[in-house]
Amino acid sequence: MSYESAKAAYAKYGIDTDAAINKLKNIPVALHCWQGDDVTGFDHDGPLTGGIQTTGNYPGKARTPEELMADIEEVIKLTPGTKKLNLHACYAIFEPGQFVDRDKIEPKHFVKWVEFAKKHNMGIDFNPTFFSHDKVKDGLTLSSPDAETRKFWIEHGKACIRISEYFAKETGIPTVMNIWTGDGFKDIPADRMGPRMRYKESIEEILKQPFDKNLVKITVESKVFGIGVESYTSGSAEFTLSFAAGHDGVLPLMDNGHYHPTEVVSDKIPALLCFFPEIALHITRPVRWDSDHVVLFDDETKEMAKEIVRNDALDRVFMALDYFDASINRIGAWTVGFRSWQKALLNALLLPNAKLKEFQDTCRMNELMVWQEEFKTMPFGEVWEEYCKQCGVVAGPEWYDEVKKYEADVLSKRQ
Ligand code: RNT
Ligand code: ZN
Repeated sequence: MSYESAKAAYAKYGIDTDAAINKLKNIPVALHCWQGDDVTGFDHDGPLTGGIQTTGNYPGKARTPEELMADIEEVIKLTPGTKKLNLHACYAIFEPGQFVDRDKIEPKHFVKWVEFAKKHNMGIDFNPTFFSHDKVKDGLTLSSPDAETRKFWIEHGKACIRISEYFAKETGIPTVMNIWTGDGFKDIPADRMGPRMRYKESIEEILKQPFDKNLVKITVESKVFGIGVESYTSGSAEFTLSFAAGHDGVLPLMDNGHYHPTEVVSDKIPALLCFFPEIALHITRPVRWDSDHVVLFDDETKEMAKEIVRNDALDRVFMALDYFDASINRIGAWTVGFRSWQKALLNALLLPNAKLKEFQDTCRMNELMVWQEEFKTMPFGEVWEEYCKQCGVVAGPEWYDEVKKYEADVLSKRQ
């Protein structure tokens, strides 16, 4: 089937495929830099710690800023759609002799990233790195009982706000700055409130750093548990949601790997949209736990995209990818995930959303079921192909040929 006949098939139901394609081209999605090097960064030699884990040891991971940027350029080449670059503070680039600890990082340590983002017309999102560092004391940072430890991480948070504002000014696009810590306990604590009160006060201290709320959007990310912190996390769902609700200009961030396995973020998106003008997402694929598998075009991914699109919330939801698979070619992993979320958005844009809602509101539930089911076999693939074509990227699985070539020419030489 050609694009023209697919277009006609959708037009029959009042759906304008050209409009969907044009809309999708301009929806920014944050591409996380950390899929390229298993969340390592450039500011330390130690392992990844703090309740998150990458598994696998596929050869060819990026070891330097230059390698990571080259790899990101490959992903850009293979993916349609507008991107924002998502950086972590541990990806600071220090010239020889320039190293400073995380409480002292400055915009100058990110100049090369700004140049890179500008080259590719990307805004930048940012994350303070509250893990993989020796100042994480007994698994705690902002909620530590040790005042000196908290102070260090508060200073890190403030430094990151200054850097976020610099990114926004340089690129002309607001920066989302996400606060996530792995703070928690492996076993049953005796005091669950104390760490949370300290976490609250620490974030409030960070927010004393003056900044323009139109340029920097602060988000707080919750988590149910982490590896090694199975019994308790300071930044639980209720904690971060309440924090965001109670602090002007702070948005909640939901990572769909951070809930009990039968909970779905697709249902939480519209709940939060009833109360928050803006929210943020980390899009991942949890397999039995927060495993951060590569995002696929699966049912829950589709459902999350639908909730954003059919509630007309594309400009209210900041979307970021957050997964890391070290067991397969990292560029292939990165690309599959980005393309999957693009497909999910396109799929949502191609549904007869108004009609489906009408069925629901008039209690025609069997008709709703029929339409939802029949629409699953609409010629989506042709529209996807056309979208890829217009964006100058390969539509079918043949894009992987480029990954294989890059692996042979570049990645295999990184031993
Ligand atoms: C960890 C959180 C967090 C990290 C990134 C690297 O469980 O999801 O968002 O994945 O900050
Ligand atoms: Zn996350």
